Amino acid sequence: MTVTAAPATQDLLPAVTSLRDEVGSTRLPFDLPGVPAAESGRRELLRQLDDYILPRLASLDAPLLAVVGGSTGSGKSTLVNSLVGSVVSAPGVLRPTTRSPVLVHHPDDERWFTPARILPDLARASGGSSVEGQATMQLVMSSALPPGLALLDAPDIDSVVLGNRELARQLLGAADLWLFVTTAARYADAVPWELLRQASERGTAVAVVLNRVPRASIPVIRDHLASMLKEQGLGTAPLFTVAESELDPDGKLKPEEVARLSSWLSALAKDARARALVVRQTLTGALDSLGPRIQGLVDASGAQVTARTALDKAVQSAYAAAIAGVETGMSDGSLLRGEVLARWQEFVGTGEFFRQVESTVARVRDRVVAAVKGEPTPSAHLDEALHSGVAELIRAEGQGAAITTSRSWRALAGGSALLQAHPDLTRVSPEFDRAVTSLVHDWQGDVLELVRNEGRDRRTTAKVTAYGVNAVGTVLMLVTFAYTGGLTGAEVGIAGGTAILGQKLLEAIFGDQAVRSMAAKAKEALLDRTEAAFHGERERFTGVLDEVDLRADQARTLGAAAAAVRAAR
Ligand SMILES: Nc1nc2c(ncn2[C@@H]2O[C@H](COP(=O)(O)OP(=O)(O)OP(=O)(O)O)[C@@H](O)[C@H]2O)c(=O)[nH]1
Ligand SMILES: [Mg+2]
Repeated sequence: MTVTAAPATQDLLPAVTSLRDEVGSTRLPFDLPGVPAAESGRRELLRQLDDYILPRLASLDAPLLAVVGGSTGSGKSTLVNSLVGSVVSAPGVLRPTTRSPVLVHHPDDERWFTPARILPDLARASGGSSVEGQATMQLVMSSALPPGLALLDAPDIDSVVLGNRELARQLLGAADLWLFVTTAARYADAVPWELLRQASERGTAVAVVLNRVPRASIPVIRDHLASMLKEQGLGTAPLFTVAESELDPDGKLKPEEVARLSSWLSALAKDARARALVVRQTLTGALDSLGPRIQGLVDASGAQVTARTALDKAVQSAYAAAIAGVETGMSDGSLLRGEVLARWQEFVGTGEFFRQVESTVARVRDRVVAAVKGEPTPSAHLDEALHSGVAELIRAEGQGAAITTSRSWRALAGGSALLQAHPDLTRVSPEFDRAVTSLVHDWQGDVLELVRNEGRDRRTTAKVTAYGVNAVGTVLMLVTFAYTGGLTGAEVGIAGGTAILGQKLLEAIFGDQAVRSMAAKAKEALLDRTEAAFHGERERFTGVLDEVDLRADQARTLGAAAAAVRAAR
């Protein structure tokens, strides 16, 4: 008889399958607050989807799986053996006894319990064998159980052995029905109640076995347990009591001690409708519980993407500030102080530049010409000073950007771990120094190119030749560094004043309009080259971010998959 166990539309299985894939591919690589909890929630979701929801949706009429769970020594294995009428799971005095779960089913139901359908990560074994290095589940066939119902003897839920605890929770997650076994001594323990509360919240079908109770105390303890169950919203869970009694020689209870429980289970197995109701209750509850849990994962997943964006922004803004810093340093006259100023003064000789610009220009020309003729070359000194001044500026900004970025990363969520993994990020790259030297050299090439191009007509060419292309280029560099908003500013002070002289010289050669445009082009060329050098430095940070295994749209696609599941129900 085929039974429709849950109100499932045709689209539900594919929708849940896609959701499973989304959960599977969600990554939480940044160490943000709450990530350990979110990650364990993600694993639990995956497990429940693989172990229960998907197999159950795929075959609604598969046998009902009742998982026998509870504290160690509560008599779970003894109970299973007694229900089956033979020792299928070894009971023991050494606690905990059951480490590898035992699933007992009717021979006709064998096909339903392959790893391809349910509990895919548990190896299967039979006859007490085990699979090396892998969690193993014993499969036992027994005609004592009716077809349509399987019993699973699980390890203890509050085990001292971590693996047992986790396995027990995994198995409970795979249950259509949780047969919770407790004893007179243990029924008020915290751990089982935490799991019972979760079962109640998720709507998992639960039946409770109060085991090993001294006959005389049965009424009192039973009442107390019943009221506790009611408080937790499990008031409708069937409650069975099994008295502490003599066991038979192979450790089983007498059949009459488990008669009520046994007949309830057989009735359930035989009644397809009742079974379908139990399956529906648990499946519906499990599907209901997905919503808030997935939402938690969507939030955690989105926070990861936000964290990466913030880290990326820190990189971009530090390097944008570095470029801006170079631009400011080039324009505010600061490059014209110190060594450059000294060399410039050496170049033009100290004098009354401002009162006698014309004659000073003439004198400058004489100096430049002297340089060309192989006499002492103050122009080469100036050139060198300019080179090292601009290189120093770019290096300082590059170093500043690496330091600023790593400082920001340290303060940002997830950044510290990245820096720990890539400690070299806190300094500029080994190549940077060389890159700056060659960019300044290349820029000089750009400037000379500008001078040559501008001096194309005969008169200008003659003048440029008279001064020497290199010397004119050097003066153009100098003028570029005092060039703000189209005018060599008096506002940049003494340094700017110094440059005015250079500007006059260039204007005498090229005309003021041309000087303005040459200075602007030279500046732009240097900024472009600087940007290219910083690009490589910035890429070191963004490269690390790109390597982080994180899809930018993962929160959105996970949310969409969850919405599709809601729509398909
Ligand atoms: N006399 C008596 N002994 C019992 C009864 N139920 C269980 N025992 C004994 O208690 C011990 C523990 O029983 P198990 O069935 O192994 O308990 P378990 O819940 O499977 O324990 P774990 O596998 O460790 O989680 C065994 O030595 C059983 O023989 C009972 O009703 N009467
Ligand atoms: Mg056991």
